[in-house]
Amino acid sequence: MLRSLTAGESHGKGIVAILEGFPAGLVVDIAVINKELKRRKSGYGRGKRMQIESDQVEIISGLKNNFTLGSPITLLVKNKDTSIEKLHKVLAARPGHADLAGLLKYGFTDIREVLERASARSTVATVAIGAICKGLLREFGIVITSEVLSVGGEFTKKAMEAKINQAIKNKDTVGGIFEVVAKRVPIGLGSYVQADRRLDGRLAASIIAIPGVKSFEVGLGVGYAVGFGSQVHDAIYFNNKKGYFRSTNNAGGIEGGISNGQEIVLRACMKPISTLMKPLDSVNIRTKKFAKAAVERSDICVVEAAGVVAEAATAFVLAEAFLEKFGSDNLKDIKEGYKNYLKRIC
Ligand code: EPS
Repeated sequence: MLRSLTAGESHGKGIVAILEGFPAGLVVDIAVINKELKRRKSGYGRGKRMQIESDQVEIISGLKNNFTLGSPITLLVKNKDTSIEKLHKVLAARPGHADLAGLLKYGFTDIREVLERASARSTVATVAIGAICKGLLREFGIVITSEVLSVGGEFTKKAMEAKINQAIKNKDTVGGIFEVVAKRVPIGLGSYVQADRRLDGRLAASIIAIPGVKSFEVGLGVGYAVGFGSQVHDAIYFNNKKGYFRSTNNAGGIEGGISNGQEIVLRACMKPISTLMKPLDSVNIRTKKFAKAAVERSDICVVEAAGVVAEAATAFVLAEAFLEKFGSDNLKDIKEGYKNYLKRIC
């Protein structure tokens, strides 16, 4: 069983992740993890924090001479901004953030105690873990990419950037839609036999858990609600060269909770960041009187970064399902099992 845990506050000492159940024998290149962390900081509309942090990973356990040992892998990314003890109290909850519900749930008197952990800074850990999982998947030819499809309802790069500029000018924020594609995923990851083994459900759970993500679709997604069955299902063909094949991929690579050998295509919507420089109405949690919501340093648009985080979340779920199917102790054994499986199903 592949599992992970993360820890760390946005302005604490750093972000930590533990990845457990990962096989022995894979080479881990720290430069590749750092490259993914750099991608996470990118995108038009990011805030000043991205220039402050260098986001360099240290591996504390689970590796020897760059090879995984099969033991838990601990990753540490130290923060440069470690001002948690000195930051001012936050008293007016931001609509859209975890501020109010978190404050009441945990019984705090300062919203800062909520936002330090609710911050999307935690996605540093998601991306670092995902980078290691991507390395495993790459051994089997599986590649995961993402792309921004729209921002604020605009679909061209120029119009999307103009929308972000408009948000900056108006002291506002803007969201959008990103797509994640996983290529060369073999037939047979996930299963229909139990709800919690369905690959689409597992991908949905991990992508919608990314801070700010509000929707999830596989393949045609809500488009399935419009067409007739005869128009939306992917007809099956066979020839000796290709084996079974389809000429469409509306299913987005998953049928009955199992990968079907087509590209896995996922889409999700990232909401506009909830910290607004021209804040919405709120309430002071001490006086219970009207107040404008708190203003913090923040981003304007994070759709591109959310795509990078979703790639990592996808990599974790696919690696988990892959190891379930082909074993999880030793990379050579997994490769052998994979080869035999491909021979059987061809
Ligand atoms: C983030 C770090 C944070 C925010 C952002 C994401 O840094 P800071 O709060 O110091 O500016 O830029 O977090 C949020 C938008 C949020 O709502 O929590 C990061 O590293 O991704």
